[in-house]
Amino acid sequence: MNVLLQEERAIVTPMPGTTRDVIEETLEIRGMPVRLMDTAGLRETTDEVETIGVRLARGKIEEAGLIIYVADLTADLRADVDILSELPFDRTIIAANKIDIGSARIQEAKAKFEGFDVVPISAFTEQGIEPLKDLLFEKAAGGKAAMETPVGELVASVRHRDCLVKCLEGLEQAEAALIEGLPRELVAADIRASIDALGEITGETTSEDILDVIFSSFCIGK
Ligand SMILES: Nc1nc2c(ncn2[C@@H]2O[C@H](COP(=O)(O)OP(=O)(O)OP(=O)(O)O)[C@@H](O)[C@H]2O)c(=O)[nH]1
Ligand SMILES: [Mg+2]
Repeated sequence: MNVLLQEERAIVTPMPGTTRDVIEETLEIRGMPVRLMDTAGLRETTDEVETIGVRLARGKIEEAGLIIYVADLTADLRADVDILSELPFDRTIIAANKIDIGSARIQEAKAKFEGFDVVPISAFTEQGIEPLKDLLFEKAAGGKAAMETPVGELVASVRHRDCLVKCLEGLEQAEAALIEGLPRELVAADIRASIDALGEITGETTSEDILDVIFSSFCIGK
């Protein structure tokens, strides 16, 4: 997470079980907006707090479009194979980490994790991070062809496209209403429809707040 964000966001220590809470951030990968979550690792533990973290992680796995499973090339890979058996192989990318010290085991890892996409990386040297981003983009955007789509025109799903079309329609109506000199409340309603359409993509419910700011200068029926 820290390398993808280029920021010291999640705490890193040599002690297994460091991450417990789910940490969520948004970033862009190859122009594609992404919600990235770091969770506790799926391991057996007697620690009460970590147990809750593992439960939350399982919930996020259900929800996630893609799962980046970070395997440690210097550790016992059989433990990873057991955990990976619970994960959906079509939605899981394995980042085989620590190639700075564990590159000798890349082939072994690829053999053990057969059926999964495996990208060797180092969170320390940042080797392999660009190929990881390529694969994330390719999987999230639906196939290699999407990589040729110019950045700025990429739409992640049909639902998003429909929302953007709705948003554009609202803006066009608002523009027409302004040109015709219609009451501003009507313009506001069109803009609200556009904001709601965008909110459906981002999952935000800020339309009320935004309208408060925009229309603080005159009365609007909500
Ligand atoms: N050599 C090397 N060490 C790394 C690399 N990435 C992480 N580490 C070390 O591995 C240890 C664990 O790193 P974390 O980022 O805390 O691992 P984690 O998987 O988030 O662990 P939990 O939060 O405990 O589940 C730390 O001591 C890091 O410094 C890497 O690419 N190369
Ligand atoms: Mg962690």
